[in-house]
Amino acid sequence: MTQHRLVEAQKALRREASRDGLTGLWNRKAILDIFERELLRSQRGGGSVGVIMADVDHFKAVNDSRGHVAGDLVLRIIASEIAAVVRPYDSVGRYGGEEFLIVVPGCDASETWELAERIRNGVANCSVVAEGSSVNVSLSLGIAAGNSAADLEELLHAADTALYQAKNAGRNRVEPGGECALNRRPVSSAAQSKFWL
Ligand code: GH3
Ligand code: MG
Ligand code: MG
Repeated sequence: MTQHRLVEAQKALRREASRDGLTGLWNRKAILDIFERELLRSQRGGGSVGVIMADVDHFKAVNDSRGHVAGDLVLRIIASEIAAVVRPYDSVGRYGGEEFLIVVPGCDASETWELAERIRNGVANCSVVAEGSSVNVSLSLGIAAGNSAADLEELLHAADTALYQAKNAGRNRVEPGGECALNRRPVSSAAQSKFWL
């Protein structure tokens, strides 16, 4: 019994060590491990893995106008909106302060783009109300897709570069990374979610 409890406690500790304390998403190390594992799997089994890097637009202004505590809550709301939009077999991690990394197994660049659009749309339609007035939130997203663990760094770099292109192109948009030759597809508008802080 004591041995069993010890094993359970170790499992719980391991689980906790992989999670981001604020949002409950995978932390940076865990999401990178997941990305590598999925690339290795696709290397063996065929298919490709998409990756989406997303950064909250003008988040500093939210902290400046509403305070850090409200900013934290806005981050948690955005995290749960992203988690609600993705498929059950996708993984969402907090990559940095207000930056998220989403790993989408079995998706080529075009399918990854489609999911990134759904995430963008879901977050942009979140109406967050803090102390009586609404806070507009949006994401800029960069995407890439690949099928080899050796390309992990390159894929992250491609998604990051695309993210900064999305920022430069006006924010609240998705841009493809590297050699992804994609066509924009219209995506139907998601139902509006409303949150009060
Ligand atoms: P951009 O659209 O260019 O991304 O603008 P931005 O304001 O989002 O980017 P910038 O890098 O200037 O600011 C990011 C801000 O995110 C600054 C930092 O204080 C805030 N931030 C990072 N992590 C947290 C957090 O855990 N909680 C809160 N409340 N704020 C955070
Ligand atoms: Mg930002
Ligand atoms: Mg940032």
